[in-house]
This record gives sequence, structure tokens and C-alpha cells, in this order.
Amino acid sequence: MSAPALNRSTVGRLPAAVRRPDYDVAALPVGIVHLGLGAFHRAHQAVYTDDVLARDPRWGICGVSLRTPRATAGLAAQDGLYAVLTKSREGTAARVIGALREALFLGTDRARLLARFADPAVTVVTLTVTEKGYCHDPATGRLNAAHPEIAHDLAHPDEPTSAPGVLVAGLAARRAAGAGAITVVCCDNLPHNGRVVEGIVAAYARLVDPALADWIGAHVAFPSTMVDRIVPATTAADIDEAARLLGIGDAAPVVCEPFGQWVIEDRFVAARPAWEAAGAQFVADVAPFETMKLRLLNGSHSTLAYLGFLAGHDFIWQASAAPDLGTLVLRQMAEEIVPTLTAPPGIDLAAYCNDLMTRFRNPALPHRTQQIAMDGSQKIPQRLLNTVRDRLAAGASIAHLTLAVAGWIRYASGSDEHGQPIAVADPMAPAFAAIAAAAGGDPARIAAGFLDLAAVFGTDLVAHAPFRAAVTRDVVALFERGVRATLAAHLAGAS
Ligand code: CS2
Repeated sequence: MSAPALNRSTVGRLPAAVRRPDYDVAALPVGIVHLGLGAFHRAHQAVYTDDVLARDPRWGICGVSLRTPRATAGLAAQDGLYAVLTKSREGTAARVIGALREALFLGTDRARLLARFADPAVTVVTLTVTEKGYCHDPATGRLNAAHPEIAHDLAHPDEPTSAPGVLVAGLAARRAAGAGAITVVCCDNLPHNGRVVEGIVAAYARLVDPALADWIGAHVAFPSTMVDRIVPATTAADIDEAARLLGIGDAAPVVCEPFGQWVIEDRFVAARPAWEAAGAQFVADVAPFETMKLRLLNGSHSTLAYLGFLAGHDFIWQASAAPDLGTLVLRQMAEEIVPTLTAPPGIDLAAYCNDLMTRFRNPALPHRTQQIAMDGSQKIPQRLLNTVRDRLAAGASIAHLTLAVAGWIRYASGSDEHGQPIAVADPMAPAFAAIAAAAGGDPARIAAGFLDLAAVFGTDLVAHAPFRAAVTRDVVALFERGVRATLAAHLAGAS
């Protein structure tokens, strides 16, 4: 017999060890709209919000899934309740979150979403739509007006599907309702994410209605943020574990590491939750935090994902614990990334790197290399290439970084070291397949085809002969000798 399901009437039956909402879930008004109802939001911003609801219940979340009703149906059936399973070597702790007041699916609930935007009680919009969700050019951060979703949304302004289209439609509804100022908080791993989203929204709004763009300029703020928590995709085993720990079934748990960090630019134009009471940091300048996190954490993650996958590691904890990859990532951080950073206030960069290795090596957290490998074209610029730019400008070595970039190219060319096809998930996957097909198996031609992609490398690196030569050498080595021999030679020879 299946366990009874988690909802408002069963939440009282949870074992005493499971923390649950300490406020009246049914009485929560909605104060936040969130776009992108994935696991990351539910394990990060929703937890910070849950922590402040007992003292200030204004901030229930209306969460919206833009692409699929899969998550929303399960969550709606559970009154928005779900468990966060925090996993470490010491075991798993479960906590039930009640902040998610509504779970909407854009495809069927567009009118309800627009009504939320038009509600003066809603003063914050948060977003986790992943890097590719902004429909921008990853190398420049600017709206890609030729993007098929943007073209669709501009042609059908009443049926937007993209994050920029939905945001602008929502802000138009707010303006029409006279509902006043609102703050849009991007929580995706983009550099200067507030500025980037502000620019994308402004460009899109100007294409729709210049007066709307002016209104947005005067009434909407876009603080930048650094968000951090490792949240692998939920598996069937996680759902079983949630049922065991809760004693009742949860169709939509999320799993994460114990660590969490949220640094937010103090730039709000309307009321907001006191997230600082939950441990978030409000600062004047987020840039040093986000550059550190994108380059050290996400840059290392991508390095481990591509080279680790090629070396046969399914999970990040395995790849980071392997002597060769572990050494490469430590040296990449210490020798090539840290020298490009300014330590943010209160942070010791060497200790941060060591803590990252411990986080990566958490064996309780099966984070797939293939999950992180997704959407490399959207991730590589801020994770690896901006570091390369700073190193080149300083006349400094880039040998570890180019091996990581080569790992991406080797992976994205679409077959593994046994000649088996790789399911490359990336908006540019068709372009990668065309490059690989035209190269006819010649690694140098594959490298050249990728290095010509200005949307990824920018016009500067596309034209940078020493950078191209270094990446090409590494791509050829990965194809001809394999990842393990290439790593061994690299670590023996690289200074
Ligand atoms: C990861 C991130 O999937 C990925 O690309 O690098 O989701 C990473 O786990 C988070 O940014 C950690 O805060």
C-alpha cells in the first residue's frame, strides 16, 4: 500500500525530527513571483524565504514552470509542500518547506500569472531559468533578437513562452494596473546577472513598446546576486528516501548539500523579505563574489564534468576524488583562477578552494557529470573564457584552462572514447554536429570549427592565435591519446 501523500492535512503527522513550517501555510499571501520552478529554486531561495515567514508572512511564493507541467502537478496536489533532503557524509536531514503557495504552469496558467504581476502585494520577482533561458548571446550578454523563442514571442505578444517575453508581459500588466515598483532578482549563474537581465528586458521591451521600456527603466530594479548550493536532479531513490524519512509520500522532494550561500546587491525598489535573517548577505557590490563563484566553483565543475565524463566518471564526487582530475582542478584553481580574483570581503580564497574540493567530494550527493555538462555553450564563457581573457591580458599561463576548454570541445563533438555517441544537450548542438560531420574525424578541424564559434568565444578569442593553438593542441591530444594519458602528460609537464 502506498504511503499517504504530503499535504496540509498530513503535515502534522511528520516525525518530530522533520522540521516543518512554523507558520500558517494556508494563510500565506503571495508576495513573490518566481519564474523557473526547478529543483534549484526549491532548495535555495524558497528555503531562505521559508526561514523568514514565521516573523513576516507576506512572502508566499507563486512559482511558475515555463516549460513543463511535470513538477507543478505534483506540487499543486501537495498544497505546494515538499521536502528538502540535505545530504552529507553524516546522513540525510529532511525538512518540509511551505513557502511555495502556488505552483503554476505557464502553458495553462498564463492569466493567473499575469494577475500576480499586476498585484501590488507582489513586489519581488525571482528567476532561475538557467543560462540558456535568457535567450541571449552568451559571449556578449545581449538579447538575441533572432532567437526562435524571442521571434515567436514578439509575433505573439499575448502568448509569451520565453523568460524575457514573460517578464516583459508581466511588467506590462503591472504598469497597466498601476501596481507600482517591483524588483526582479536573477538567480542564475551569469556574470553581472542583474545588469544582463536588465539589458535583455530593456532591449525586448523597446522592441514591443518604447513607453513600456521607459516605465521599466523608472520602476524596476535588477539587483545582481551570487547564488550557491549544489542541487543534483532528484532521482527515484530520493523519492523513496523521502517517503522513508517523512513516513508519508512526497512526489516532489529536492536533494542538496548542507552548504548554501546567497549574496544580493542591495538595490531594491519595493518591499522585500528580510532574507538576511536567514543568512543571505546584502552588499553594495556582488561582483567579487560572483566572479569567485563562477570561476572557481562552476569553472571547476565544468572541468570535472567534461574531462570526468570522458574518463568514465558518472558523478562529480568520483571525478573530483580521482588523483589526476583532483590535482588538475586544484592546480587550475590555485595557479590560473585565483590570481585573476579579488578576494571578496571576509573570504580567504585558499580556504574557499579547499572547501570546494570537500563539497565536490561529498559522496552522498550523486551529481552527474552529464547534468553539469549540459548547455556548455552557455556556460563556458563565464566559467572558463573570462578567466582566460584575464590571464592573456596579464601575459600569464592558460595551460590548465585550455585543457578544460578542449575537454568541452571533445565532449561536444558528440562521441566518447569508445566511439559511442554522447547525448549532447545544448541549444547549439546542431551546430556542433555539423562541425563534427564536416571535420570527418580530424581533431584539428574539429577544434577549428568550434573555435570559430563567436557566440561562445567572442570575436576576440576567435581571432587569438596563441589561444587557438593551445586549445587545438589539447583537443588533438585528447582525441589521439585519450583523457587519462593526456592528463598524465599534462600534470607531469605543465609548470
Ligand atoms: C552546476 C551548477 O549544473 C551546473 O552547471 O555547475 O548548477 C552548480 O551546482 C551550482 O551553481 C552550485 O551553486
